[in-house]
Amino acid sequence: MRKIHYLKDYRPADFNIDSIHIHVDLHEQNTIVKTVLNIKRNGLAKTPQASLVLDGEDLELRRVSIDGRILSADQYEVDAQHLIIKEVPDEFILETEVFIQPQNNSRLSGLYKSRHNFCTQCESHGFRRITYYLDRPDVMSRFTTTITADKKEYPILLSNGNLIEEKELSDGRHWVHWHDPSLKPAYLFALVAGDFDLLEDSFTTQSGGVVSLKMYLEKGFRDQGEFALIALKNAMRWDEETFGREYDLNIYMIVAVSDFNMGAMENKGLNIFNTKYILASPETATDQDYAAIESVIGHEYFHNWSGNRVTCRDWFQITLKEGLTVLREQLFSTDRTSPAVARIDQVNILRNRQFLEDEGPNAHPVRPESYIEINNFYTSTVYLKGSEVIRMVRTLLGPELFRKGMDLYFSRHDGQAVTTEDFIQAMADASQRDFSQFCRWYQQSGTPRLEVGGEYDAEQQTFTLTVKQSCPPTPGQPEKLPFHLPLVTGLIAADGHDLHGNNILEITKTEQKFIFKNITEKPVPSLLRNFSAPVRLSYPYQLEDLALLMKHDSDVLARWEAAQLFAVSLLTGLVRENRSETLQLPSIWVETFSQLLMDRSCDLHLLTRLLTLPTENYLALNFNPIDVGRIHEAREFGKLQLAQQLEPQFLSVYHHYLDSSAYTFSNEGMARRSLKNLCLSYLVNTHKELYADLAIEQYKASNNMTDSMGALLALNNYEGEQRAWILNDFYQKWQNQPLIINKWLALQASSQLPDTLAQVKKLLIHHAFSMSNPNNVYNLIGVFAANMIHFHAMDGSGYQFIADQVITIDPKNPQVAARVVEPLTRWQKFDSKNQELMKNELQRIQSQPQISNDVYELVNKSLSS
Ligand code: B3K
Ligand code: ZN
Repeated sequence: MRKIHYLKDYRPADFNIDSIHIHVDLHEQNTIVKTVLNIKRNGLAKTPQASLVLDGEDLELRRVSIDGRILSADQYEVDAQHLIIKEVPDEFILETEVFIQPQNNSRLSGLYKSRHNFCTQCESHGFRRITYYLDRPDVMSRFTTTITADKKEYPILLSNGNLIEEKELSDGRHWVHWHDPSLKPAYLFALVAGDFDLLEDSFTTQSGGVVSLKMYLEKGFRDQGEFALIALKNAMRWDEETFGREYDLNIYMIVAVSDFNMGAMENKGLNIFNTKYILASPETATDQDYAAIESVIGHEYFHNWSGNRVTCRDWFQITLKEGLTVLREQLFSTDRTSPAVARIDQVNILRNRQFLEDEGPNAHPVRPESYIEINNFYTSTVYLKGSEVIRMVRTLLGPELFRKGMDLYFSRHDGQAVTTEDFIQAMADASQRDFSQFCRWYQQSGTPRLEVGGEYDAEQQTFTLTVKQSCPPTPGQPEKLPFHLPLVTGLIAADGHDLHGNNILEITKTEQKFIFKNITEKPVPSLLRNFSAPVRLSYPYQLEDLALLMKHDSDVLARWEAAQLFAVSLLTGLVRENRSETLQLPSIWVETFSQLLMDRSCDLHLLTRLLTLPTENYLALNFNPIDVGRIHEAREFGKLQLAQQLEPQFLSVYHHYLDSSAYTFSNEGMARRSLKNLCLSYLVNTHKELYADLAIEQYKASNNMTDSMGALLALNNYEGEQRAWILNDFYQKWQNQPLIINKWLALQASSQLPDTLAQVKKLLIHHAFSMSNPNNVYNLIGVFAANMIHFHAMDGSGYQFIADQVITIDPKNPQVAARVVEPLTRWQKFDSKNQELMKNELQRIQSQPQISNDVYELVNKSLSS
């Protein structure tokens, strides 16, 4: 039986650790870690005589002493997860010495090697893989670190805080001493040793402090770090201006490494990043990459307050720091780019990922109540829905009161490890508002449904909205209580003008009515403006209503939503039609698209989003069972119809925005490129060879990665020699750039062409692919698993392939394996044949000896759902 951890079992630690000194002596075989811990019994703990139980995993204990006296083997116990010392005084110094082998650490948790460099990842439970410790976020301590290593091999030695001293040792080795003045939990510890290129800058804070900024890049990538450094300064300034938050140390370091399980890590003063979110140059990174870099740099920086200075009491509270930091990051990108479009992209990701999660076996509340493996809970629910929940607080309070609440939260809890209740309490205290019902957002899982109806009374000149809310059952939660949410609403006249500006309707009951007075004509309601709550809303719109909203709504998000609804209603209609009937699209769709395309006053960013059809994944949310083939067919048919009927318009817009000037990452440039590349993909979709040639022309002439990728993506499902040529040329050109190899892998894994699985299998043994590099795995295997038609191939080959990979990866890197297995766990919504095939593969995984907690938890939940 695997141990399940419950929120309700939370108890404060039996001991506090006032300070820790850690010395890491790096070697190619055994790295020696010595720690000195200043430990005191915690007066708040319930058990006054408790033994000392330290966490530790994959450590070889060499020595342990208390107050200078070495303990004999009968004075302590060691098991696979702990060091237990039965009898300890109330206050003492504990010293331990362990051996670890970072060079064999394939989990990329704890201290490990990426290429030639040593680096760490400690959240959530990595520190215990470096030394014995109370590895929990509510144990906060002062850290000093010393490191010794060979100077030639590892000239740069880093840890958190300030560099205090460095010296040469006699045998070609050197020694450094770092001191972190802040209190921190072990998950924010970091250590790096290696040889890097360094980019430097500085930032002067609002109050005049000078912060030295240092960015360490793997050798040879110095020319791709500048943008990230600028983004960092933008984020620092923005947080001062928007939230009044200043940086608190005089050094901020970022290290970028090639092998990293996720995007980046906010270690105090020493962020470690996946190279994907640092490296950029016009030739190597797309607009999307640039935007993602700015967001992730912002995200990790914002954690310095929301996460580091105020941290989580326990791991059930991840959303306290992640939901809040995602919101801060989203507000930052909204200010940095086109606000409307930033929001559209945020909503789109939420609905494609989190809504899907809520429908599946791992649906959980924003603050989960139990887990086997906490790494399985860094989810879109905790992050993205968590951010939406706090955004609702902001909508209900307005930005000023919200800021007041944030200030109170930060000042009240600075230096503490707290809970989501503490956060909401600060908001309630600052605003004098009641958030007790609102807290259900943290406790209840599932996506609430709002069923809205409208009735116009011409005589009374009133418009009545009826709003009914419900929430479907989710695992362990058959019944839900009503949520408290803001429904931001407007009313639109037939000519498109606003009859009634924004109204924040507060929904608290299962059914409510709202009456709008002095409404002089029958309006079309514009609902859930700016996506004011993470819900699924339905309203009986006519297609004409949607066309009106799409063209004229003053709320951009609502315009986009109308376009999505329009497409969803037509495409799902096609899916439901009998297969033998000829598929048909109503002309109003094509006409609306045509008008939008020719409307030169429309924001180009927005136009691109309006013209992009919802994904197959998103369409699938409307079906049970999901017929992957039909959904794919309907969407392809819709795309083809649009491409054929609007060919001249797409071509004219394409040529209008074709541009050979030097690349700059700017809003305008980005908008032009994305619209142009969308037009190109529609054109190639007509299957006319001349457009495939046009894509090749664009690729050859391109001076930036966005346009090169535009051409590659446009040709990615094209059956013709152009595709083979472009993929080969791309590989030849960029084979020495690992991040671009990831793009090349992802293109092939996402293709709809019939031989995709065969190609993916070939790539597994290509020398450019490495199973131990998470980016490679996510871009080849992960992308394949998201390729609906191939993953769900009727013969089960896609499922079998993914299961094989999970079985291969799991013993080496369970966190990565758990990410790969996830699509397989969502069998419930497919037809019975696919269900059987998927479940068989899950059972095959489950029957492997020694499957990790990570994979076990997901597979087990899925099979018992
Ligand atoms: N806090 C880290 C994520 C850690 C994931 C551990 N499995 C990065 C972030 O969200 O900023
Ligand atoms: Zn984060």
